[in-house]
Amino acid sequence: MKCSQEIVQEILGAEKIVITSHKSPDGDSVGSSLGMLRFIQALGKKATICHPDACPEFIEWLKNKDEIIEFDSEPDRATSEMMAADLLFCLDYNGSGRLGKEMGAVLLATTAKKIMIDHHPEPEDIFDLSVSHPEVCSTSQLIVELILESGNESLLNQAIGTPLYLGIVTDTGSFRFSSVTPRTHEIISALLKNGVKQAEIHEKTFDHNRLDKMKLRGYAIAERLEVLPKYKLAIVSLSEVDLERFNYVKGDTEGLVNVALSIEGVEVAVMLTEDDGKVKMSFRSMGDIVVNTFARDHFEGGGHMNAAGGISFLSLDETIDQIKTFAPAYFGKPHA
Ligand SMILES: [Mn+2]
Repeated sequence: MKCSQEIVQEILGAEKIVITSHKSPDGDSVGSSLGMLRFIQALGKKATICHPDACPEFIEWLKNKDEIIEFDSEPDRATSEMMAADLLFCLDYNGSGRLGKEMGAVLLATTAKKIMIDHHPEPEDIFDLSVSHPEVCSTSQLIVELILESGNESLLNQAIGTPLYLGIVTDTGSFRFSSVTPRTHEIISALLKNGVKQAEIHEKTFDHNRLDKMKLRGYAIAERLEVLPKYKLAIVSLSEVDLERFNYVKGDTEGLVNVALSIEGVEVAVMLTEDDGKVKMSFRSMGDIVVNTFARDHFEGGGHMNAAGGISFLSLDETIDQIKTFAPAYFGKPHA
């Protein structure tokens, strides 16, 4: 990772540091933010994390009370923190739109020096320093690189390493995606050597499922999953009524799209979730099948080759029809 020394110098020279990450937080955005916060604190400086909205329930345990300010519940406080900052980190995202409209506007308005550290392709040109590594599995891995390459391995401890480990685990589907490299495991080795307890992290993250969550997931697979063998495509959809029936809370459908992708013969999976007049879409694919262009071309989305997101303003059923209409041009072709 380039610029490690420069970034640490910026931290040491800053008066007020704010760490931001994307809307609908995930393990990597929360993990990289908390790892960065605690690393900055270990350097003897203070920082504040401002996220657009609340982190999902399954990683609540990671954070201490008051470590993260949520823009949607405290917009004035988050805005004044960001406006007063002279150094602002943009972690795990690559453009102001990923913060949502209001918080994105504050990002563009603040005079703070903006340092982006991210692994999504094609960053916008709004940052003072862009550390962009689309080939790396997670932003959390990049934060560990920052700590190691700036000569600060001695500061790595369980408090810093735990959220970073979690970020890597969640963004790699527990080390299974093709984005995992020998370097990823070297980074994990460094974390374990410095006190991270991986069995405890997996247990706290993955083994505390609410019964309603498991029932919702079972229902989605049993009743709301359709497989189109011709296109090797699986579509799972949940309406607002479905979600209410199982007392949905944020995060309950996390990873469900990968369950659909795991079905024999399926190489592309789409998960659709109805939300307040919109349909949120999550795309996953295997191998050389590309989903980010499909998401970009038709559903105002984008992302990685094998993992992308999108949105539709049609009804759930109309959106499913659209997917079926557009799918033949993209999926189910014989492999080269
Ligand atoms: Mn990420």
